[in-house]
Amino acid sequence: MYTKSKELFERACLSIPGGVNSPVRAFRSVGGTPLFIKRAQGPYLYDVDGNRYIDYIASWGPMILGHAWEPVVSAIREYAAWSTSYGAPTELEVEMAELIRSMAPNIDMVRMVSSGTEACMSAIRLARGYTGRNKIIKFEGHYHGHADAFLVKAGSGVATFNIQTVPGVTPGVSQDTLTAAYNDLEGVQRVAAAYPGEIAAIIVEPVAGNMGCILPQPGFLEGLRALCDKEGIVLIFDEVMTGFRLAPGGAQELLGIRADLLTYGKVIGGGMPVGAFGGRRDIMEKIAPLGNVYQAGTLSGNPIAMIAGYTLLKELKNNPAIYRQLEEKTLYLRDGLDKVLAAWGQPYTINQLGSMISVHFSEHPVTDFASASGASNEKFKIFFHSMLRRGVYLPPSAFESWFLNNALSYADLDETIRIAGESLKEI
Ligand code: KE4
Repeated sequence: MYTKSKELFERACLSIPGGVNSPVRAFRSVGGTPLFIKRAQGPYLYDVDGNRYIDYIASWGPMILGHAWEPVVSAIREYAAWSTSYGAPTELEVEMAELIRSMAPNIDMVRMVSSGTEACMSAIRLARGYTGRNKIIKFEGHYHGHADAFLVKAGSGVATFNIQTVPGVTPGVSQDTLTAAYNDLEGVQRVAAAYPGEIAAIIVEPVAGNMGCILPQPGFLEGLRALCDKEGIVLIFDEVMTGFRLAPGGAQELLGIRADLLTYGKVIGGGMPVGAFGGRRDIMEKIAPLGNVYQAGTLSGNPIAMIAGYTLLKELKNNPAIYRQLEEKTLYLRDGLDKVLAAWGQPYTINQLGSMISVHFSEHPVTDFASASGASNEKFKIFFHSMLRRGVYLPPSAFESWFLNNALSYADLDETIRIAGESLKEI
C-alpha cells in the first residue's frame, strides 16, 4: 500500500533532516511513514503508490478551492513565460496590495513577504520599532512560525514534538517573549501589569489553529483590544491561517474585532510562497525605506506568487458565497462526525468555526493548550491511521486544525463520515 513512499522516505532521510522539509509532515506524532504525494486534483491527493485520499489538510490551509484550481494554474503558466522574477516593482504588486486593502479595510498599507514566519517576525520587529519597547506577549500553543521570538511554548510542530525549549533560541531572545494561556484574559492582564510600559505587542491567532482548532471565548479578543488601547500595546492578529479563509476579511470580519497589524500567509499565495503584514499607516510608515525598521526580501512580491494569490483572492472577493458553501459543508461534516462519535460511545469534543474543524479525544472542552494537551494522542494516532488506510488524509497531529476546501462534494463528506464510523471501531 505504501511501498514507494517507504522507499522514498528511506532515501529522503539520507539527505534531508527527518526526511522532510517541514517537521509536521514527518508523521512523528502518529507514527508510520509519511506519504509522498505524486499529484492532486480538486479535493483529492494521489500518493506515489497510486492511492487516492480525500484531503483535509489542503496544504495546511492554502488550497481553499481545491488542488490545481484551473484559473490559478493557467495564470501561473502565462506569467512564468515572462520570467519568474525581476527583483523590481511590478503593477501586479500594486494591484495585490489594493485588493488586500479592499478585503481588510483597516489595512492602510501592506508589505508582501514569502512566508507566514516572515510576516509575523516582521510585524513583531515593526511593533518594537514603533513603540520603542522590547517585550511581546504570545499565547501557549499558538504558532507564529519559526522565528526565535515565537519558539516559546509554541503550537503546531513545537507542541507536536513537545519541545519545551528550542535549542538555539538564546535566553536573550526568550526573555522578551512573555506567554499567557489563550482565553485567559485575567492571566494576560496580570502579565501586562507586571511589565508596565515594556510590552510592544500582543500577538494572537484570533481563532487558534495550531492546537487543533480552538475558538476565542466571548469577550477574550475584546479584552485584548481594550488592554492594548489602554496600555499603548500593538495588537497583532496572526491571520496566516484565518485570513481570507474564515471570511473575505478573515477573523476580523467574522468576529468584528480590529487589530492594529495583521499577518497573512497560506490562502494569500494560492499555494505559492507568499506572506504579508499590514495595518495602520502610522505604524507601517516605520518600515524601510520610509522608516528605519528594516525588512526586505529578494522574492517578496514575486510575479508568479503574486498572480497565483491575486487570482485566488479575486475569486474569493467576487464570489463570497464560497464562504457560506464552505461553512455549510463543514457543519455537515461536523454533524456527521458528531453522530458517529456519539455512537462510538467514548469521550470526544469537536471544535469548529467556518471551514476549520478538529476532533479531540477529550472528556473536557478544549479551550486552551492545557486542555488540548489533555486529549488522548494514542486514540488520535489509531484514528488517523485508520482513516488514512481507508482513504482520508487528516493532519498527522492532534495539534493541528483540519481545513476544508470547496472542491469537496457532499458525497466526499458522506464517505468521510462513513469511514470515520468504521475507523472509530479500531480504537
Ligand atoms: P509559514 O512560515 O509556515 O508559512 O507560516 C507560519 C505560521 C504563522 N502563523 C500561523 C497561525 C500558522 O499556522 C503558521 C504555519 N502553520 C503550520 C501548520 N500549523 C504550517 C505547516 C508547517 O509548519 O509545515
